[in-house]
Amino acid sequence: MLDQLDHMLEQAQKALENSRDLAELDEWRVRYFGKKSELTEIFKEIGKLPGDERPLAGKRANEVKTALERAYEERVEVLKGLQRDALLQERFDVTLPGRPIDVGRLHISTQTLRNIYGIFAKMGFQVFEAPEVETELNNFELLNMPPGHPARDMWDTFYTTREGILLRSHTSPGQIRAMRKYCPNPIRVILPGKCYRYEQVSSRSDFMFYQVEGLALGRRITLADLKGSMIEFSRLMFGADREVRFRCSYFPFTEPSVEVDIDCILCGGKGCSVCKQTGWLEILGAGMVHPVVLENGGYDPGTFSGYAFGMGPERIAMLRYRINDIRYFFSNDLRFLRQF
Ligand code: 2NL
Repeated sequence: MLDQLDHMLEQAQKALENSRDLAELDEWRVRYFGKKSELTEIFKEIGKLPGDERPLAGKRANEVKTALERAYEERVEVLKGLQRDALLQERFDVTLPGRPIDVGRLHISTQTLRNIYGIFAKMGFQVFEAPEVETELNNFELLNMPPGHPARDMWDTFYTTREGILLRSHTSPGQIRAMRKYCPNPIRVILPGKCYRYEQVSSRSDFMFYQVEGLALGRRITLADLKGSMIEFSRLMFGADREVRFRCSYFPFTEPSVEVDIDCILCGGKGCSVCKQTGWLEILGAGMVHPVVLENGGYDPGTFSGYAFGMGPERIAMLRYRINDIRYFFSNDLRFLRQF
């Protein structure tokens, strides 16, 4: 019987190697494992053997059975693999070029914002975010513009149907929030976000745009600090050899107020169409925080002083990449957006 088992194992293994697909393999399984298989017969015979021969025969029969089972499982995997390969060759032409994957990218305003954060991060500023829906109090009154103040006309504002609630027309109300949160500690924050204006849309102004404001408050901050920081920013953003010019200006929430120009990045100051023959490009507005605003933020103007600035990342990007219409930014034309 032991010889019979060995012989059967050898035969079964050969037959297994010769099976070419899963159907043949199934036939093999019935033949060698089925109810009427030789193996089943052998197991029945073992029961009839004399007692002293039974253990050895039983052990061998089980070994053969295990070996066959294992060989069968292996063959199943091999044949499945072959079948899959055959199917792939039939269905797919692997020499065809693949479909390109659409890779997303950051919006140009986001990229510009991040450049700006990066520069101010080196100077110790942290990003602070604030709501787009604001109170009239934060957007105007606490920024030194009481009701009826003529400076309110500088921003054509979207009001909501709820009394005293509006879409922020600049990011400055967020600075009030930062002051009230961190008071009485020194502050260095960068405040980015969307702003809204009820304005005639043109190549130079859209009804929604981003703004980035910065605020630095401390015990001995002066106009010299403001100038140094703005010069540093201008050169890191637009090139190390930029000339920077400060002009007197007016904002209700700063005193004194300035506007910052750089020498034209196109003509270097000679005069061209980009700088409208002036040789200079305006990049931001800034000033020393007005004492009334300091007080409204919870800071004593006797001990605290600070500077603030604000700029539009779209304007910065327009200058850098020579984009001549702000409406490209938010009309979602991929031909425009993909370029950055
Ligand atoms: C511009 C000018 C500016 C500020 C924003 C500010 C905020 C507080 C106090 C004082 Cl809480 N100032 N912000 C100051 C000066 C200019 O923005 O042209 N932005 C596009």
